[in-house]
Amino acid sequence: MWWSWTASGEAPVSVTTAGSDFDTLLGIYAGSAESFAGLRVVAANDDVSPSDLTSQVIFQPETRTTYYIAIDGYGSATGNVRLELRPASAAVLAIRLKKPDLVSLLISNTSARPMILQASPDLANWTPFSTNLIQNGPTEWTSSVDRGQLHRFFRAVPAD
Ligand SMILES: [Ca+2]
Repeated sequence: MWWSWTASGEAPVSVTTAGSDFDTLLGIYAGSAESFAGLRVVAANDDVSPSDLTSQVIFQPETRTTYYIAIDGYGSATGNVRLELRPASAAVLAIRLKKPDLVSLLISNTSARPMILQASPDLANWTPFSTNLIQNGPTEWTSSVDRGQLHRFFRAVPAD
């Protein structure tokens, strides 16, 4: 199933299939809708967590760009879809691959609390990526990608 949505601004948005009654796959695409080959993946997710098989992505749109939202069933699973698109709140991390070996991390802190950015190789052990406090508003970092590293996760957490 496909939906289209045109961004009116650049505020990060959250797209979720929470509440759907089957194992969803979620993909956000942009580009020419005339053919599937003309589309590029903006963001995609299978499972929110090992125990939550619905999907969620957070991405930062470009103004007046149309995005195509695809929902599919994992392994041809079918069911009732619930799709929610809303402004992402609090701290939002948008990650973009700028080059094959460089990612851009854009943090939009919409809360009044300062945040810090942490990185993890395994979602279990977190270390500060930067000790700089992220104040209200957008902040951007870049991080080089170690090709020997399979995964690297980032999160923004309140500093206190
Ligand atoms: Ca899933």
